[in-house]
Amino acid sequence: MKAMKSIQTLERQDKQVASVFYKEWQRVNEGVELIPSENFVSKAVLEALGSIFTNKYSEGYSHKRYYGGNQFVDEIEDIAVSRAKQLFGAEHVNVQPYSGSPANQAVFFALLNPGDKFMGLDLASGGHLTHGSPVNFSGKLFKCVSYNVDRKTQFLDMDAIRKQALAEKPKMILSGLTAYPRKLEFKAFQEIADEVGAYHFSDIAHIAGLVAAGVHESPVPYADVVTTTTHKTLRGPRSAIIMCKKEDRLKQKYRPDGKKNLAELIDFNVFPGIQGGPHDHVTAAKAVAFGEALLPSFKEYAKQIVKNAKALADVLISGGLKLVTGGTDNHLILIDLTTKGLTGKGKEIQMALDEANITVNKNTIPYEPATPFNPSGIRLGTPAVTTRGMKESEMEVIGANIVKVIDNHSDKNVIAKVKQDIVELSKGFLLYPDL
Ligand code: DSN
Repeated sequence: MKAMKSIQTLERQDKQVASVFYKEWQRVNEGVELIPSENFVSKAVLEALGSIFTNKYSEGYSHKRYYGGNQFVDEIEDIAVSRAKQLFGAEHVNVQPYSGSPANQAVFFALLNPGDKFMGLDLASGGHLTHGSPVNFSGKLFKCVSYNVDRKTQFLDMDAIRKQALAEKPKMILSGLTAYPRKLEFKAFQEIADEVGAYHFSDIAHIAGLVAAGVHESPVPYADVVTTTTHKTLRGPRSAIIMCKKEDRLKQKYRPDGKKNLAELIDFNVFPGIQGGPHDHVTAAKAVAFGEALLPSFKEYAKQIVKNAKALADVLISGGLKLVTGGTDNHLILIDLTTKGLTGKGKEIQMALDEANITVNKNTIPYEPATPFNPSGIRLGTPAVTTRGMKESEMEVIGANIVKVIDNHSDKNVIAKVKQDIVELSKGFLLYPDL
């Protein structure tokens, strides 16, 4: 690849670091990125990230800062908030969370007291660490009662979740996913939360781009609080936001003496609750990304993500692979390796695919028969390849090559041939060709 124009100063000053940038640029351009939580931001977002706004401290909120000199940070944060509100139809938005886990942490601290009971999707069923895993703050400080997908269908069974909620009476129900390839029924979650008098907290980190584009139902009209990372299907910088209703519909029940409304409570639990100064260059990049997501072209992009995921799933199934739930309705696919005699071999398959320039991640499958470190699944997604302009026909090539690698994961010749095919395919879809 040619020298990178965007890092000329860095190149002159620090060749050691600059050389790693070249290698990463080359890696992404010679391979296909199929990790469903990853994407490629626009050059405008990249520019905002590497900008003058990295320098400022601005504890507090817009027009109520602790330090001086924040008039333009306020302007940037106001733009980000107003675009996020427009994009999701949210009453209140906090754009300061550093990333998804801190955003979720702030919500837990706002809605629950240590020891309070909540329900979240089990990690092996497709939930996230912050949805109640025993090794995470959410499972350590709070009492998590996990719900699971149905053992037979591998779909979420809303009747079963309702029965569990009625029996457990949690203070909060969390709807959200990181490895569930089907749609979430947010209205049904809200009905359950209403029936048991629980808060409904929705984490749409994976599907936010699909939600913003109207390709997936939105929880925003229903849930009390919604968090999302901004870098997955939403295609913004590595960060997060929190959206919520202004008023707390359960205030009388849970905090009758509380002075703050829900929006104030959320803000207070982000700063000063768990964070210091916001990362204003990232706020600027979020503003840019939300602007992009408001364009009609983003709707087409989100639709294509799902079309590509379905096309990829079809090829994998035709190639003899078993997919969790039998397919996908969103951007992600979970391959169940057990029927290929590869129980607990997710790591080996991930490494074989990596050698062939196909980037995926090993993942647990529902009711995992092996372990989280050596799980039996491979998780794939289409946001990043869709950003590169790939469509259904490229998904056919990629899918056929994934099947080849899985079936021949110890055969170096097959892997080398697949790598050649992938490098060739990638040449037609260069990322940041003039970076
Ligand atoms: N690490 C993200 C994912 O891959 O789904 C979730 O935080």
